Amino acid sequence: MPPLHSVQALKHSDQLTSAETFGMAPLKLHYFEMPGRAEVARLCLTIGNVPHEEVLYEFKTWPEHKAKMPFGQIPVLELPDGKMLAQSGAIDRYTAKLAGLYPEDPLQAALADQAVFHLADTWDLYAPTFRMSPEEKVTARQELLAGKVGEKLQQLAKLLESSGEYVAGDKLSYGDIAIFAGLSNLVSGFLDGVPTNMMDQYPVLKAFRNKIASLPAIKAYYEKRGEGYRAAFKPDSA
Ligand SMILES: N[C@@H](CCC(=O)N[C@@H](CS)C(=O)NCC(=O)O)C(=O)O
Repeated sequence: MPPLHSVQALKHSDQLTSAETFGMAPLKLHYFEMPGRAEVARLCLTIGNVPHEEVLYEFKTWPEHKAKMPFGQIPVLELPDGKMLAQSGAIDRYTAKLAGLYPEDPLQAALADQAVFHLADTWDLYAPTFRMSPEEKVTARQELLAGKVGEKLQQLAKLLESSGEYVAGDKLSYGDIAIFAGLSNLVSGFLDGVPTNMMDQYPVLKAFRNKIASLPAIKAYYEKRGEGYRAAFKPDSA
């Protein structure tokens, strides 16, 4: 990844063929460079070969762009007509549908959503720690791992044990991608205080994360874009 300027456009040129053919502007995903709340959409768009570009912001200059976003936050998906779609949950579901990663069957769709919401609940537990001092942060995150986050991870492991090959039947869905991205993010070093080897305590989660990381399209993505926090998104990295 080249160094970021104040805003950087990242063109997924190998996927632009159909958009160019039909004269349609590609989707533009606006976010920071980090995986964060945009990684599920990035993976859906990539796996589904949906033509898209990324607009990447630096933290330093982000405030200059905040007012352009519907709710003053990113991720935002810019549609071909210029409309701006906000909220990662909505973007993830929309990109999953475009990519064929959102089950058509209502129950399978709900099972995929269930996994997505559980991961969101798990990550939400860390939200207050972002406002803490560096020392407090580490202590609070260690306590969460031993307490409420640990509980959510155990529940996720149980869910995976009682699911089939994937969380929504026998086909990959955005639910599996959300679990993969959420767990990889957790052990990526992004959260000071969360040990990068903590997945060793959760063999079921570790095996599932590695299984999704090893799928050819996902593996190929991190072979191209596996620097920094994304090193933890590769197979057998966690
Ligand atoms: N509920 C929103 C939350 C979005 C959010 O918290 N975005 C953060 C980055 S992860 C952001 O834009 N931070 C900069 C700011 O609030 O100015 C979503 O899921 O999209």
